[in-house]
Amino acid sequence: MKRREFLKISGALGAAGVMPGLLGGCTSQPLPGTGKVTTTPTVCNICFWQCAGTMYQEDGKPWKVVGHPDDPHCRGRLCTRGTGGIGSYEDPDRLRQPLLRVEGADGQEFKPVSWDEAFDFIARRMEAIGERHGRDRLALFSHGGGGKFFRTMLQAFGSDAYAHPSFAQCRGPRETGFGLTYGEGVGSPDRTDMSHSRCIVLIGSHIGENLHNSQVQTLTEAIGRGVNLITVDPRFSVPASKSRHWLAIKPGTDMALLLAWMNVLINEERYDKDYVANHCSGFDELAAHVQPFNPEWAYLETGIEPQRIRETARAMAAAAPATLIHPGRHTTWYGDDTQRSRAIAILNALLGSWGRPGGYYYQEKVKLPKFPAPKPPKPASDWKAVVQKDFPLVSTGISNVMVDASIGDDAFFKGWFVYATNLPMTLPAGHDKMEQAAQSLDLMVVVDTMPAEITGYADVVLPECTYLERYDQLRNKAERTPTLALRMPAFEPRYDSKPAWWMAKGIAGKLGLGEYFPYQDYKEVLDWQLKQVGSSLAEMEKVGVKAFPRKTPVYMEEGKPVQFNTPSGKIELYSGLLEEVGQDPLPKYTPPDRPPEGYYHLNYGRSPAHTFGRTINNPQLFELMPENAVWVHPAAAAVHGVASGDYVHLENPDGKRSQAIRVRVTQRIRPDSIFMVHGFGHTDPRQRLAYGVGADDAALMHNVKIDPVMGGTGLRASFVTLKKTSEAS
Ligand SMILES: Nc1nc2c(c(=O)[nH]1)N[C@H]1C(S)=C(S)[C@@H](COP(=O)(O)OP(=O)(O)OC[C@H]3O[C@@H](n4cnc5c(=O)[nH]c(N)nc54)[C@H](O)[C@@H]3O)O[C@H]1N2
Ligand SMILES: Nc1nc2c(c(=O)[nH]1)N[C@H]1C(S)=C(S)[C@@H](COP(=O)(O)OP(=O)(O)OC[C@H]3O[C@@H](n4cnc5c(=O)[nH]c(N)nc54)[C@H](O)[C@@H]3O)O[C@H]1N2
Ligand code: SF4
Ligand SMILES: [Mo]
Repeated sequence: MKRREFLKISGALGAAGVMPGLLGGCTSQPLPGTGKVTTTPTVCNICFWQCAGTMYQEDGKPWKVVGHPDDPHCRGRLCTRGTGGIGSYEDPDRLRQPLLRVEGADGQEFKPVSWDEAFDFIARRMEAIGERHGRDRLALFSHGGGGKFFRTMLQAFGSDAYAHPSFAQCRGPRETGFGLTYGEGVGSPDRTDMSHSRCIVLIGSHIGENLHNSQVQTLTEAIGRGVNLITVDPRFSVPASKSRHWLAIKPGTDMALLLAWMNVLINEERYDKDYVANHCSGFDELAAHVQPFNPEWAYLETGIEPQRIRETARAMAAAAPATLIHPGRHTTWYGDDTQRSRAIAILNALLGSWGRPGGYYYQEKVKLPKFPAPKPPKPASDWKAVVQKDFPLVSTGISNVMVDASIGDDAFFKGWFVYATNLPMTLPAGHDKMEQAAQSLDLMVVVDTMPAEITGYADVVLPECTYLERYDQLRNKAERTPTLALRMPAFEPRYDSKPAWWMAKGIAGKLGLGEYFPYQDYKEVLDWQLKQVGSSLAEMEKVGVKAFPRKTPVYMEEGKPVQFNTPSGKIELYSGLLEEVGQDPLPKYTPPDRPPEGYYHLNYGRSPAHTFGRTINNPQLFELMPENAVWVHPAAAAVHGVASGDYVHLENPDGKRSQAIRVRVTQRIRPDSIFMVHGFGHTDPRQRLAYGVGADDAALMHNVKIDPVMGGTGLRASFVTLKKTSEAS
């Protein structure tokens, strides 16, 4: 018998309500704004850009959520998804009470339990793991601020192993590549100074479909000013359609293009000589290294004509230093990702754009003291012991490595806490991995708002209230203007849901570790912290967002020496650190795998209507985009005899098939690739809208390339073919 069967939370425990807005029909309601209007500040949690907003209620009922005018993340306007945030509160399929896996008459099932019972179960299992294996054997996977509360609880217990898929499946290569070059990463919000750029190069960043709010606004402004926009993308993306140059690159060959651009800048002496002389080390090695990689060589790899490579390199140099080679964000593509990010970092250094207007600016955040609490004990081992033996340069836990260290009887990790990350759809072939991990773990606790697929593997499911129903940590992000923003409840939590801080504190209490949470209510922490910086909770509840004066310059001070946080104190074009660990000190090109006959590169991305899989069941956003489609070039459509509107199953070379997905035949994709929006293809029927519609790209991934520097998963090396079907999704 399976140790842990995948459980679909039974209908009886779910919702009986009607979907708001979908089955609405006609009701006579007063005109909006004519009743008693109240407002509360919030910070949007529909994605991780964290825009500050205001929740409006009328006569105690949700009316609208709008952007905060003083907020640099949103400049007064929320995006489509943020505007639909109320749908996450209203979703009738939300988790309603703590659930515990038990043996029932017909096999395993979830039983609703009290919070006290749930905490008791968790604490006893943690203690048993501690006694049998050691207190350091618990791992935390999280996405978003609430994870920090569980980290505090786990640290107090003796475990300090944590990972975010938003690193190893997303920004990790970029942060590592830029970190090795400049001594610091790009951060979030990205420190791109697009408002002042004269030339912007997007390498796969599909800003506009990728809807990170102020970033879209600054790019739009730049386009309005006539910026020279160059987009490198195998697909005719939204920004490609606004670009002076669209370079329809062969998938996976970006490194060849980057090396050729360096070759042109160096050989035509168009790089910023003063900047390189003053701030960079390793230029001579770089110049020698790029000699073979001229545009004629790159043409054969990338399919981009030599003349266009030269022309675009010259355009970048002409606008420098106000030229931004955008760092991208989701950079885990083909496995050589840290090196590709290094190449992007180096190219920016040749153009002198780091620390200069129109390139990368310096960010600053508010110095907010930590609430006084005891220091946790030193754990017997932490994430470094698991991750750094193979990847010594990484600065945080690697989710896929930690999942692998949880599989098998002699696995290191014996228990998991999973906070707000849907690992089955987020890790490549994630369901298969979860299936394996679930057979060896002694404890899996999942904290979510929805019956996401990950809950099916849990021993205990803890329902969190949504962002509109809770206080959270203050938003304090490094950016151009240091600001604080407050998230506070607009509504009482629905059902029996609770905020993360309350759960972590409750579990700590059961473990006898209550002293690590020395407050009754998180409001005490917020008020204390705010008072240290001259504000208060009462003030923030009124204003929502507060700006603080900057203490450091936004750009480099010309003529002044700069100390970078690298071993040489310079921007390292040649990386001694990489050399020391046996990796390439200068980026090299490796040709990508090509699809077998009849197969296509599996390309995926974002839609403005959704955030990954977390919003598909949101009634307001579902209405905007109820399913994804697969983009197919007309030549490929002819081969497979499919037309727009037909349904196909996608199948990878291992025979793994997707759910049915609708075809969209379009010239906007290369004949060797297909494209789909990530996040669809849910398999848990408890998300009644999302269930069974569209296809999931993660489930089809088979040729996963591990980045040798940072250990993350390259997700773009998989292939699929099309199998026509009469089934609709
Ligand atoms: N195949 C494939 N894989 C990918 C990507 C891709 O494009 N394709 N993208 C990658 C990228 S860029 C990233 S950043 C990661 C992101 O992947 P994840 O870290 O998994 O992020 P989400 O998909 O947003 O998962 C959020 C989970 O949090 C839950 N949730 C939402 N709000 C709350 C809340 O307030 N509290 C709690 N407790 N839970 C909440 C949702 O119900 C959902 O189950 O995925 C990566 N993986
Ligand atoms: N609406 C919306 N916005 C989002 C999100 C969301 O879920 N929804 N998620 C947010 C998150 S966490 C992230 S990380 C970002 C991700 O957003 P980006 O960083 O912009 O995403 P990527 O997946 O890197 O880029 C996708 C683009 O890369 C192109 N591409 C595919 N293969 C190649 C290739 O070999 N070379 C080149 N040059 N291009 C290629 C695709 O055609 C597509 O246009 O989006 C953020 N914004
Ligand atoms: S970009 Fe959109 S979804 Fe993301 S935090 Fe801002 S408003 Fe919310
Ligand atoms: Mo991401």
